[in-house]
Formats: sequence, structure tokens, C-alpha cells
Amino acid sequence: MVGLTLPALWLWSAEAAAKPQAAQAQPGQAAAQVLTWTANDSMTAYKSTPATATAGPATIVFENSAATGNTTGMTHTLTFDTSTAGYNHDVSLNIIASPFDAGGGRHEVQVNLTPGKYRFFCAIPGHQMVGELVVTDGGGTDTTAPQVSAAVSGDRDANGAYIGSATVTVSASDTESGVDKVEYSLDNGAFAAYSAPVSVNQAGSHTVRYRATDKAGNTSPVGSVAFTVVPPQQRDTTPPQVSAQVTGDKDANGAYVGSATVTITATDTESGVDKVEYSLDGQPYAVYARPLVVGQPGPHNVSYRASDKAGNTSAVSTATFTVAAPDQKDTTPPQVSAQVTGDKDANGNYIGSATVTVSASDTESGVDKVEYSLDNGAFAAYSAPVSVNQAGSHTVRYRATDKAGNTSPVGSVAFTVVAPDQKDTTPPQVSAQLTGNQDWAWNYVGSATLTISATDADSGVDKVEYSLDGQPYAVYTKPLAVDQPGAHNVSYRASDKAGNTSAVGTAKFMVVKAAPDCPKPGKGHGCKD
Ligand SMILES: [Cu+2]
Repeated sequence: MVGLTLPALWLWSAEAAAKPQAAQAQPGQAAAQVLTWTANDSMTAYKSTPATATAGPATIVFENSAATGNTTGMTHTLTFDTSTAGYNHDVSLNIIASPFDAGGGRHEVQVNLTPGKYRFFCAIPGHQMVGELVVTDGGGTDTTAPQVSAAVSGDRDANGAYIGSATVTVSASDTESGVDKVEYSLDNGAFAAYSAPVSVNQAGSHTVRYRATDKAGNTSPVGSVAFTVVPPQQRDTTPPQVSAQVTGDKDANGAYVGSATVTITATDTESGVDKVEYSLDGQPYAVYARPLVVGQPGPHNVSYRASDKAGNTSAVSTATFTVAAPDQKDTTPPQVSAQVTGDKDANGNYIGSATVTVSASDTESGVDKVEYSLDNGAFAAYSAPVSVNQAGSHTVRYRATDKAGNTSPVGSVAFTVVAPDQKDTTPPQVSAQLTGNQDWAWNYVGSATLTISATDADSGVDKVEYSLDGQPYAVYTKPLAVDQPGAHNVSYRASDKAGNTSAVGTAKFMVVKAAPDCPKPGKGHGCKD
């Protein structure tokens, strides 16, 4: 029978509906105002209803039980209308009650009523129970000001300024007596009633202050929002700044080993960057979203440009670079050489110290390390020219290794260092030799040739001088032929670079005329023999 199945169906719904279904409900805190509806066997009218109430919290009691005259077990509801115009729609209420339900047909719900009229009815199909509850501003109980906030909306530029205009929307709510009025003040002007979003189109900085008052007379603190409006005709005609950076491991030739990464950066201080595009090796432009990794060996070029939101596009720039295959093995060792420098004496010895400078180069992977060994010691890292000041003979060996691990053959330089205080105090050794055809009496026939020789083992010979037949000393540069007949004497001496001059040596000799009847003059075979 329909009459018996319906109560069970509505009972299930009643438990859900009896839960605190409205935000206004205040569980555990019964409101001072209790409004009671009762129902009986009638399907056209509630047995009793309240006619008026005061705004604020209220306890709604709906009882449909044997005690209120329901003798048939008929289910009724107390439902607030939330759609019909002319009534308050802020309370959602749907209490379903049956004498057989868990509450014995009696239910309580906490609500918050606001001034105005509520339409209530029974939602059971076929029931025509309906009425109105008039709620008046009771005053006194609401001491809480409304919640009020504002939001600014509009098109913004890159700096956050509103382009052309900004719209300020103020929202207020009051859970007790309800919002009575909302006010706003633009740029410190007088507060005025707020009824719709406020549009501000004057360029400049603005502040909108706002407040709300509820029907109990409570006014919220003043809130404020600040914003800037820029003229809509402020056109951005400057294209973005755009640049690219190529990064990666480079070999000795400047090629990127394995891959190169191209990072493009663009900025636009006006409308802001809209997009960045690039073209790799002449391909069509594509939108740049992240750094570009180029791994194909060979030369490459990346052209790039950026556009701003106003449609300005930068000039195209191009980055060029070369990628080298990562497996391009370097099998050639570095070139390495050494140079010895310092003050040298006449014998080529370094006075005081010698400096050995090692130079290495590698055109492929590059020089990794240079090493040297002094006088057959262990090889050590070479980082700066090596100075050797110990007197004696030395050998410096050297080698270089590139980053691919190729090591050059060992080279070497040998040199001698002499003590810097090794003063030359020994004069040169000097001697003279006479040559020419001599007769039986050792006289030189026709001419005699004088050759002077000098040596100096320390600082070296500086000059040799001679004096022929008592004339002033002259510098000796080459063998001297003496053909003046007669007796001659020559004195000679030599000086070294340290200023030591030898003792004077002398030689005496006789030059005679060649006899005309003596076609073959010779030693021991003179014509007078
Ligand atoms: Cu009913």
C-alpha cells in the first residue's frame, strides 16, 4: 500500500535533512528564539505556525506526531522556499517528519533568520500546506560587523598596472542581521553607497577604501586596495631585448665537444615578452621554450628573435659555433721545447745561474701537464721557468702530456753554470810566431810575417797589442808582414775581459833583401853559402 511505503522512504531522507544543513546552524548552542510548527492529519494546512520572528539565530521546531494530532502516520515536511521571488532565500530548510521516525516526529534545526519574509510549505506531493514567516529586525543581538573585501580586476601590463581602467568589486556578508549597506571612497573622497562594481579609468595611482554596515548598525573596519591605471593608448613600440649564450666544453680549437647548449634570454620592459623564436641552421622558426642542445658535429648557426605582447619583434641575431664529435680522439702528443737563458761568459757558461723555460703546445685536446727533470732527478710538474744556480754542468730533461693522455718524447738541454764570484785574475797567454824564408843566418829574406796568438780561459781575450821597433802599441788584428830590411824588434801583450794584461813578450829578427842572383833562396841554401 502506498500509504505504508511512503513513511519508510521519507524516514531515510529525514535523517539526512536533519543534519545541520545550513551554514547558519550553531550546533550545541540553542538560540533564545524558538519557532514551532506542528502538523496533524491535514494535507492543506499546518496545525500551527509562527507568524513573525526577529532577525538572528532561531531554533526551528517541527513536530508532526500523535501529540500534535497526527493519527494516520502521515509524513509532512517543513520546507523553506528558496526560489520564489519576493521572499528571503538565505535559509535552506527541509525538515521531514513522521510519527514513526527516529525523533518521534519532532525535529529541531538551528537557523539564522534575516529581516524579510520566508515562504514555507510542505513538499509532500499533493499537500497544499503553505504560509509566510515575517522576520523583523530585532536589533540588539547582532554585535558583529560584516565581513567585507574588495577585488580589483582588469587587463594588466607587465608592471601590474591596469590598462585603461580597473574595476573594484566590493563583497560584504553578515551572518546575523545581514548587510544593510556597503560604502566606498575613491582616492580619499567621501564615502558613497556602493551598489555595483566601481570602474576607475583615470590614469594614475588610486586607492579605494570600503566598509560595510549590517542591519544591527555594526560597521566593519575600513579596508583598502591600491592600484595603478595607465592610459590605454600607452603603446609599446620597443621590441624586446634578446640575447643568446652558447655553453659547453670547448676543445683547443674552440669547438664544443659532444654538444653545445644555446640559451636565449629576452626581456621587454613595456608590454612584456610574448614569445621567443629560433631557427637552427636555416630551418623554419620554432618557439623557444628551453635551452637548445645541439649535438650534431659540424658548424651551426642559431638565429633568434623575440616578440612582445604589443607585437613588436626584435631584429634577428645569430650565434655561430661548431660542435666537434665527442669521440674525436687526439693521438698526437704535444710539441715541447726548452730554452736556456742567462748571462754567459766567454766560454758559453752561465754566470751565477741559468734559467730553463719549457714551452709546450697541443692543437687537439690541449696540453694537460708539462714536467721536467733536473740532472736525472725524478720528473716534477713544470709550472714556471726553472732557475739553476749551482755551479757545474747540468742537464734538464722535459716532456709534456695532452688531455688525451699522449706524452711527448723526452727532450733535454745541457749547460754549465759558473759561480758568479769566480773572478778572472789570470792574464791571457800570449805568444808570437815569425814565418818566412830564412837564409843561413836565420835572417828573413824579403819579409817576415808576425803572427800573435792569445788565449784566456776565464773571461776571454779582450785585445792583443803590439809595438814594432819602439813605435806606440797598436791593436793587433791580423798577421803583420815586415819587409823593411834591417833589424827589428816587436813587443806584444794581450788583455782579457776582466782587465788582466799579460807581461810583454818580445821577438827580435832581421830582414834582408833577396839577392838578385839567388833565384831559390832558402834556409841553409843562401847565395852566400
Ligand atoms: Cu503535508
